[in-house]
Amino acid sequence: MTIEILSVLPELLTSPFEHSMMKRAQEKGILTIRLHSLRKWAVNKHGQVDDYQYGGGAGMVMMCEPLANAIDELQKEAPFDEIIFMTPDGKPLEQKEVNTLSLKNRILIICGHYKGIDQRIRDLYVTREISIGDYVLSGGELAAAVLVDAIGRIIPGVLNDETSALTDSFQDNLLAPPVYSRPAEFRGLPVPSILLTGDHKKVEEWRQEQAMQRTKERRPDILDKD
Ligand code: 6GU
Repeated sequence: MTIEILSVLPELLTSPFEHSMMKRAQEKGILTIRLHSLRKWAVNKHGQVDDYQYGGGAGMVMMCEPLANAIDELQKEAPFDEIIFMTPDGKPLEQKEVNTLSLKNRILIICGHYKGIDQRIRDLYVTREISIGDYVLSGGELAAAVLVDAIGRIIPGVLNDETSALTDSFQDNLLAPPVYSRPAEFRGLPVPSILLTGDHKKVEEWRQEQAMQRTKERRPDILDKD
């Protein structure tokens, strides 16, 4: 899978993909991430990519031409399966959409800045508009990092059995159960005795119960999602 990212601040996105699972996915050749500075397609030699908005009002808007020219050029290599715009007015991201996106071959992510991008780019090119929650970030880069990480870690072949995504919170509309490691007692708090019995069936039942209880307490809203 190839993910191309278009941004006015690509430097913000170098470190997040250089470690751990994202690093491994790229080394294995399962995931290719390419960062592109939108300034490469600026309208003048000053690197301009934004302009005042029609109708007045504070805040600049990312212009049509740099974005359209960038997308057209990147698309010459091969068409995108999805062109995603990261924006706080997009659809709140959920695991189900991450799963869908992890099966695509070639994705472009556009990071918004300032007041956003000219609506015509959204009308002409964008296939999905995604938000990562009901709060505002100063730009779409950190949101794009969240999206790429969530997609990258579940691409077939990235995870091994130990880190299987099948037991993640949200994959089965349940939060994950509590987990424990050594020592068996810490500051007077023991590990639940069932986990020490070696009875895999009982342990699995206990985990299922705990996951259900946690979900009822913390996130009853996700229980009856499809
Ligand atoms: Cl995708 N972008 C920005 N700027 N803020 C956000 C967001 C995205 N998702 C939540 N807040």
